[in-house]
Amino acid sequence: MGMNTKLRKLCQALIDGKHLEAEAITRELVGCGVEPKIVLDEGLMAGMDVVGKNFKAGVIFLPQVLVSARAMKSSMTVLEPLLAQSAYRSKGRILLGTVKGDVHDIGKNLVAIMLRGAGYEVVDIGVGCSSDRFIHMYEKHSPDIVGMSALLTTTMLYMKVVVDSFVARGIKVPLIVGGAPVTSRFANNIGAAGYARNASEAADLVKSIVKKTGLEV
Ligand code: B12
Repeated sequence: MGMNTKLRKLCQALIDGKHLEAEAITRELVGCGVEPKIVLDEGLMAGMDVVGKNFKAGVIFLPQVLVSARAMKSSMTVLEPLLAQSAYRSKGRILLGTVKGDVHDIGKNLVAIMLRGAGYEVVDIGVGCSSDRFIHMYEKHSPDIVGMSALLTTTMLYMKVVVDSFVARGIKVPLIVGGAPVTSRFANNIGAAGYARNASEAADLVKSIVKKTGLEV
């Protein structure tokens, strides 16, 4: 079976929510020497894209989305260590969390993986994070950048609450935002330091901020 056929099968296993199959194909692909980034983009992300579209169109419902999300997680257990391998030494520390009221974490986890792969240290503080939690974790880990994720039009508004509480405390760390409903315009409006559309762009964004602030040696 060729690589493209396998990638298509992986994509389909994700859509069908077959986590054992998804994990097995992922292992086969990386075993054949296929770049983990290709497996991620052309297998998993392609599948998740279809899942998202089908959900939006009302073709599938939450339980199906959940089994697809589980398949994605199973595959990621194989990919994650490979994607993170290039991280020899930390180029900077990023704190990442999904905001209060929001449980979506697939995108955030992908951003974390890409950042680790690009050589950054990531402190993942999980989902449903209040501004107090962001600040508490900031004080505990002193990251160079704080990243927030939100997937709901309702919870994305909470990003402003977090930005405002950092400002109110006089903390000057760059705050970056992302998630499907978030736009660069919204990011500007709430006073965030940056926005990225996807995980690869998130890595570029972090790189440019780290450069600008002179953290990179
Ligand atoms: C999977 C999923 C779920 C899963 C989540 C599982 C999990 N562990 O994450 C479950 C089933 C739990 C779920 C629940 C709900 N969901 Co939902 N869900 C989705 C779905 C299908 C896919 C999201 C996803 O994982 N995408 C794949 C990832 C890779 O993409 P991403 O998250 O956008 O992340 C990328 C970028 O945005 C960016 N990024 C993300 N975060 C960050 C952070 C930073 C700092 C940066 C720089 C970049 C960045 O990089 C990522 C990687 O490339 C979307 C539909 C869609 N197409 O988005 C709906 C969707 C987000 N859900 C929706 C809804 C309504 C809900 C529920 C309210 C449903 C309900 N009635 O209960 C609940 C909410 C629960 C809650 N309180 O949070 C709506 C939101 C509508 C809206 N505009 O507000 C959507 C858009 C579906 C729809 N069209 O109706 N959901």
